[in-house]
Amino acid sequence: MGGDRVAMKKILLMGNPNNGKSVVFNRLTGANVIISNYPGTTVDFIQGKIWIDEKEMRVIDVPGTYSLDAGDKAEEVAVKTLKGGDIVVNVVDATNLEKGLNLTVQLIKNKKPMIVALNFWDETKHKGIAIDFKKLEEILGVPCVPICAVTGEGIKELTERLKEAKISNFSYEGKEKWHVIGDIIDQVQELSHHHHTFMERLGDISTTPVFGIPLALVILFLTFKIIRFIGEGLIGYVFEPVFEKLWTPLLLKLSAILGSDGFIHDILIGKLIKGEIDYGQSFGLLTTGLFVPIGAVLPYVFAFYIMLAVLEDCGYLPRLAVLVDGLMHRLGIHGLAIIPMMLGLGCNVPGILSTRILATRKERFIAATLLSIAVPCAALQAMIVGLMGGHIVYGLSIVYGTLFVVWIILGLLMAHMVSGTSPEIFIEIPPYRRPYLTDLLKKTWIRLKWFIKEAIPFVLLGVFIVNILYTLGIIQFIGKYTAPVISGIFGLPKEAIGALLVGFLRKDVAVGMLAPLALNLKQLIIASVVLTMYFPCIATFSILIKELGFIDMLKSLAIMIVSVLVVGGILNLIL
Ligand SMILES: Nc1nc2c(ncn2[C@@H]2O[C@H](COP(=O)(O)OP(=O)(O)OP(=O)(O)O)[C@@H](O)[C@H]2O)c(=O)[nH]1
Ligand SMILES: [Mg+2]
Repeated sequence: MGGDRVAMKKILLMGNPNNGKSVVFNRLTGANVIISNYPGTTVDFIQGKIWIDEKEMRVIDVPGTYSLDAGDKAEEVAVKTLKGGDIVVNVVDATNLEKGLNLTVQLIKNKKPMIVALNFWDETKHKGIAIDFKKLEEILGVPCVPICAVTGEGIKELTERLKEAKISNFSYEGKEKWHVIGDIIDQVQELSHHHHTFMERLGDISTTPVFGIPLALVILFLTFKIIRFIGEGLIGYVFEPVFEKLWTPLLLKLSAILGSDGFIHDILIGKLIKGEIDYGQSFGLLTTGLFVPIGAVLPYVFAFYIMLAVLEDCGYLPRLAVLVDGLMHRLGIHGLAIIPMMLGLGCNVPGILSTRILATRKERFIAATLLSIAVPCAALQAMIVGLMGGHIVYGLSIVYGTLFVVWIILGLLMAHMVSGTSPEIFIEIPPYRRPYLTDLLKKTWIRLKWFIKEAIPFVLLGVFIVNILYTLGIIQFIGKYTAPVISGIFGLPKEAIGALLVGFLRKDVAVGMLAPLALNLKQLIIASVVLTMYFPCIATFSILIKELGFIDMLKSLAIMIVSVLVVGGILNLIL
């Protein structure tokens, strides 16, 4: 195997952000990597395999880059990867040839065998752009293949011509670059008159404040309405009935076999409440342990990811980024940071990973800290919604309102206190595009699979540990010592420490543990806010260390602890 590895050629997919590299990658390798209609979807290079003439080659989806003078982290990664590649497939957005060629001519200077894929060939026709790709091929001295990655047109030819990839003789003086590009455009591209479409006009006005802000509010409001509609519908009509009609009878039988009591019974089934299984309170592995991730959380996670995919693929998110750019700058970050925040509402882990689209350390630190403190993930939100019961509107308004204020204030503070810069970067706004249903479902499925794989084991582990800790009396013991904070500052019963401890593992299980405590509305609100803000769950924690480094993670943690004490205390005083 070692020998093969040396011989195996590396094909690099390189190009500007958001020009379809990941779609091409999926086509070539049969993989399923996430694609979205905004720049910065891929932030780490991803590998796959392809067979060409019975030879196995490695294909690498390189994060998008505008130029090879490394600016942000994604470009750094791209430059580093270029050095190790054998063939470069330069994906170019044919509807924006000038910008694409800027990178193409820089790649050419690196003297690697290269082939150009002119993607978005379908859109060039709609936009009245005609490109003489044969002429372009002559000028650049490398094969140029028109493709439409979403439908797969041209992909076959692209793979067939991979072996023709060659080192170009095209040369130019560095300072002449734009002149040279202009010359090429003149020779190969022809524009015919084109009327602005409704979508284009809508695209233009959705970033103007007067129209854009009301539109954003309407879109976000509708999004959350639809998420709740889908989530509640699935729970009420599918998941709860399945659990109650099919799963409960089986568990009751098992419970009887186990003698309705004892250690094994308590671990698997938990406590019977008045002789019945209560999925919220029994706290066994097979009862609460399965119900929390599957019955209570999964439907909301599914609903959230479907809606997120729609917003991503139609191209609304970068417009939202432009709209909130002014506000975000005051928080020391950039409008684009709205993308990690939105992803974080699903799960903080991908949210924090995607802070890599920001340009500097300062911005990444602020964004990651804000995310892990003030942005609740879908699993946590689903449980909070369930917890509020009859007081959903009042309860949720205070919880979300508080988190939003915390998000703003912490951002303002960090913008001044964290050293470093928050430079202007220009957001590339893609056109509005019709989302493809199969792509939406595929992406949602990738994320759900990830959720199931990550969440269920930790939920089960959490439930297991809770049982052990209670049986051994450890939670009661710790509760005695933490009572001054838990009861004194937050006004919660001292048993709530159990939930806070388990929050290290999974916050959804932690919220679940609040149910049997019979908290009043004020306490429910405080507990929800405190659980959201304090220590991130273990998966987020490890990704924080990875992305920020140990020292910065400690700083982030210190900010978190101070803010949760302050905010929890204030809520306890004023509510
Ligand atoms: N109409 C059309 N849309 C396309 C084509 N290729 C890609 N897209 C869309 O363009 C968007 C960007 O695709 P991605 O594959 O995520 O782009 P990328 O280059 O990997 O982007 P980054 O990872 O952000 O650098 C998605 O919404 C795709 O559906 C095409 O040939 N035609
Ligand atoms: Mg990509």
